[in-house]
Amino acid sequence: MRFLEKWLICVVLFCIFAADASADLLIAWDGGEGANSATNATDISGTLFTDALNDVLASGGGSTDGTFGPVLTGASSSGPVYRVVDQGGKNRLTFEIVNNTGSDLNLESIVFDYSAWFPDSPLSVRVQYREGSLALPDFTEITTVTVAGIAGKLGDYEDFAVSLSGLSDTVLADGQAATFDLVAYNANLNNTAGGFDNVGITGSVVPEPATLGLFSLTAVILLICRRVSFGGMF
Ligand SMILES: [Ca+2]
Ligand SMILES: [Ca+2]
Ligand SMILES: [Ca+2]
Repeated sequence: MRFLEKWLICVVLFCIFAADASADLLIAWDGGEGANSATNATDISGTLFTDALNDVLASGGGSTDGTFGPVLTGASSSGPVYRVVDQGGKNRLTFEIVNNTGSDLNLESIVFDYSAWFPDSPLSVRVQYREGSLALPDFTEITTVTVAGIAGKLGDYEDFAVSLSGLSDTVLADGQAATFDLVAYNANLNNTAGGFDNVGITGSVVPEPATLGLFSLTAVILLICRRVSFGGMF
């Protein structure tokens, strides 16, 4: 019986920590368009918009590292790739995430790969919240990154993971959506291309307070039972 109680307590504690799980890839694209994502978590959907790209290059380009941003595996190691040039209407990758999990969803980071294909390509990327259900002004800038080198058209693109923790709102309620932009700029020649690939959003479902309360209550009851059974031996 004593072993069983210990085991039950361990299970409850595990459940409490598991409910606060670390960030997962919620949705990501590695060359697909629209709802054709590379991966998406259960009850999470989204759209990748191509209207403000130069084009989606089907082959001969793309990030070969197989990861969404620095570490999240499962990306295709070839084309297609999202091509941008430093001109209005052709310099932006836009993507939306929709939460239908039935719970709050905390957005934690935006991950992506980017390469300046040539020295005259766009060298900087502005990451911004475009619009949606977050309590933020439209076009809120999250950060700007600048490439460390020229990674070429087909190759190991540079990896970026941009935390959203500095935003005053990162939680989508059930049924809500948010749209983000990656805007390429800072080119020497405005017709020289760069490419985005392996774009995604990480985050985690927020545990329901009632669920956490139930776990805690169960743990307390088990501890009390144990004390009664063993006469307060600990
Ligand atoms: Ca990568
Ligand atoms: Ca790709
Ligand atoms: Ca890389």
